Amino acid sequence: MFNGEVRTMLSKTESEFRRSSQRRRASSFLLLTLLVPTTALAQAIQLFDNIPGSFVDISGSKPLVIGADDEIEITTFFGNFVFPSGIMVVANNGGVSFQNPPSNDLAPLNAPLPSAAAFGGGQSVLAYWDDFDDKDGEVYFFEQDGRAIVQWHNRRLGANPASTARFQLQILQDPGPAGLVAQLVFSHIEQTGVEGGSSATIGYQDGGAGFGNAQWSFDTPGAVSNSTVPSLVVADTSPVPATSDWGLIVTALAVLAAGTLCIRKCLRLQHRA
Ligand SMILES: [Ca+2]
Ligand SMILES: [Ca+2]
Repeated sequence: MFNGEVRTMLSKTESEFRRSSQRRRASSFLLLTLLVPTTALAQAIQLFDNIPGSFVDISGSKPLVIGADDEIEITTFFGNFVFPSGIMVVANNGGVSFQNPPSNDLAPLNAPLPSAAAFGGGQSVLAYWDDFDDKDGEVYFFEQDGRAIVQWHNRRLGANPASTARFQLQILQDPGPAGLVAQLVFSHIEQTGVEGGSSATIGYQDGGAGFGNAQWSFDTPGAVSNSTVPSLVVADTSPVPATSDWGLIVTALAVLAAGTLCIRKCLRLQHRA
């Protein structure tokens, strides 16, 4: 009779324990839901001038056949997760576009980014968007050492024959841990009539690719010099929990697990007794 009462009591205690254990599991799930960030990873293109780069002269290669306000489609071998290899549109007016833009046209009159005048608003790098002529210089495309390179070589702005510019865009096959996806390298950009950006737009237009727009400058004299190397870097901008938050989560789970184990063991001992 006495043993029967004890068994009934233990059975009641055990069912209460199971219920409370279920409540604890539910509350721990709630705790995790509250503390673990649910925001998807967000990545953004940012422009920096603190990563070394060098002008790789490709003017020994075959020039592209491209008129004053014209564009040409080329096929690249090197590319990365922002600028995939394949079809790239190269414009004489100082920019390139990727991933089948709404328009292949880069207008002669530059504008702040984003702009429908730049490839219909499509994903593009405006290395130096301005109204270049085709009377001087050439535009080249060449790939070497893991980089796809477009070089605007001594293309002229306006009537002054001295107003020529020389610069290039380099797309990197391997962005590395720094997330370096492309670099703009200027080699002859400070002279009269060019003035390092006085009538140009420099930057990245996202066109819905998911990395955000990043403008370096718009009609700003001295925005770039012959030694400026704007680097396009992909940075993770998603909020992450602070170290203290993770510490709190781990501690809470450890306490919960230890408590549950202890209660179970005590109940088993009581049951055997
Ligand atoms: Ca032009
Ligand atoms: Ca202009």
